[in-house]
Amino acid sequence: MPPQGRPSFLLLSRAVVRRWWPVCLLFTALFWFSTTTLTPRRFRFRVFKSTRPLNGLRPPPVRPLVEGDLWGGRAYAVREAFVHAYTGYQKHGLPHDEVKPMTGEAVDNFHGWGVTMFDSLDTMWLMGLEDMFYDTVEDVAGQEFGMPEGEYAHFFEVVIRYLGGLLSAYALSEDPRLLRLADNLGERLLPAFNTPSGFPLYGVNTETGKLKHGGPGGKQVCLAEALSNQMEFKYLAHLTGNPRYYSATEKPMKAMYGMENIMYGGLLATMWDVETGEPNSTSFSAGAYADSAYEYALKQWLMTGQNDVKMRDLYVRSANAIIEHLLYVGPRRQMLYVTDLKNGVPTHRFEHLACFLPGVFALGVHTPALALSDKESQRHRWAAEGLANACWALYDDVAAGLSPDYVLMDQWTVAEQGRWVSLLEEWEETKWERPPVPPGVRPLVREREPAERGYSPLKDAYLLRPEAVETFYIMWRTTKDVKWRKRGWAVFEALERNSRVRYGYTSVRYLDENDHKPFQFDDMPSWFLAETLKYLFLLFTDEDLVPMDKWVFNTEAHPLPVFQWTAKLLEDFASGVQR
Ligand code: DMJ
Repeated sequence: MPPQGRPSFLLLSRAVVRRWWPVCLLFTALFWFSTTTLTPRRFRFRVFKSTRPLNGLRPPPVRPLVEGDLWGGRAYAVREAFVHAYTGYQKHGLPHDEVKPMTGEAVDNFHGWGVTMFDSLDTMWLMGLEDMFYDTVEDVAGQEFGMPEGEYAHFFEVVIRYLGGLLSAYALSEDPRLLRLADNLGERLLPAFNTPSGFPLYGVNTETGKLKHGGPGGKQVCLAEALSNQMEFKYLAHLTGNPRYYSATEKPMKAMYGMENIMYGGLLATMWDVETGEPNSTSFSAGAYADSAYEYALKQWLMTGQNDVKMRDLYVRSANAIIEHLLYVGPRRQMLYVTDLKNGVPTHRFEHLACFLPGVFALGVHTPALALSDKESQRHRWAAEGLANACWALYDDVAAGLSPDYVLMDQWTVAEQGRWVSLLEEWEETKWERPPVPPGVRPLVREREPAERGYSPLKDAYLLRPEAVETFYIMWRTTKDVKWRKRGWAVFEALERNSRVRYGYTSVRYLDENDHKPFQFDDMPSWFLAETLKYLFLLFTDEDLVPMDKWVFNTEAHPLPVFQWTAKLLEDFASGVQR
């Protein structure tokens, strides 16, 4: 008989625990292991299905698919492709950085914090994949961004992919867990700016703040690394009120405003000395090592409410100088391209990476407050159209329908002959029987014969890169010409044909074989989910989910909202006052 007043279940459970404590312990351990976010998803089971915060926002509703809705159906197809790729990663890659989409092997190439999750969050949101989004928020929520002594975070990649991904997902969902993660990561990355010039170094240990120099020449940083963190750190400063984020990221910008660092009227060198803050190369590019620096000049200005005149001027000067000095037209097909200058000599390399540029030109032309003169505006528009046509031709010409990573363009016998502005001026001066548009602007006819194409591939591989479809998306939004959508769809079909594999989509090489498919090399960079599929989805979606006057994409396609700095806030930031 139990003593009076004592509930019998207490006695019973005490007896059970006394006798069966090893089993109880085992069950408790199993329960903890199967629900904690530290456990890989495939061993985990969820107690509560939805992890959405009670008052959390909801993604845009998925429009029901109606028969005959061509573009709606295509947007669905891209969403399905994303689900296929992310599920492959979820099952075989998570919590590692990426998955090899053919073998299902997990890869840690960005510090093992799970870069694909961070890079994919906002795509899930925009595609209306609510459960997947909130499951992924839970998967990332426990991340501390720590690393052992002797390892260094790749500052540029961590900023654009992890920090950019978190900030965008926060802006869309307002889930406070995402802002906490972004703030923690931002703090851990700040020591990277501790250099005499204020240019961030290539690598930073996120525990100790120790720095590592990158590149062969030691204490140097490339232009893209120095100037592609301002959108993320400025938005983080805006959200947290922490002046250190603002002052750290603004210092490299200030160094760039000085005319003494600008050559050819607006070009910035590809390499910079982190000690002196001065250029230490005579190479200029709009592709690798430089690309997103020019993009961020325009986009920071847009994101911070179009108030900073210095930034606006920096962009306009740079865009004009790129048009003046880096744009060429090939002799064979009048194909417009953007190339690099090394010691004043054009290399005539044309990179897929540089296919973001027409999109940026189009975005600039579309923004009245940029106050381009009529002549500038016309030139930027033509440059956007001609370059975007050339980027498309690189896909359209080859058997696989996917573009080589970079090509070498055929040259004129006298190099100067191919400079676009010279040809443009000649065209402008022609009074009679002038073609309706200048050289290099017209669409190109597909050329199947490699010898007739006017270029040859230097890297015959398509790495699932986004730049061309990013440009098609902006061209479509700004011109409403349906050819950009059709081209995007052709790229998607080529991806389905050549790249779709068991656990996602793979990079491919040998793109121009007529009798067989390209060779698949088992690699799915996180930018494919962050950028390529997102831009394709937005290109086919009729609703303007990311209006250009309210959002600006960072260089990894993470949309960040436009906001206004108040004069008081900037004063506080300048004097280091925490808001
Ligand atoms: C992406 O990580 C970013 O777009 C970056 O700015 C340049 N290259 C890759 C994709 O090609």
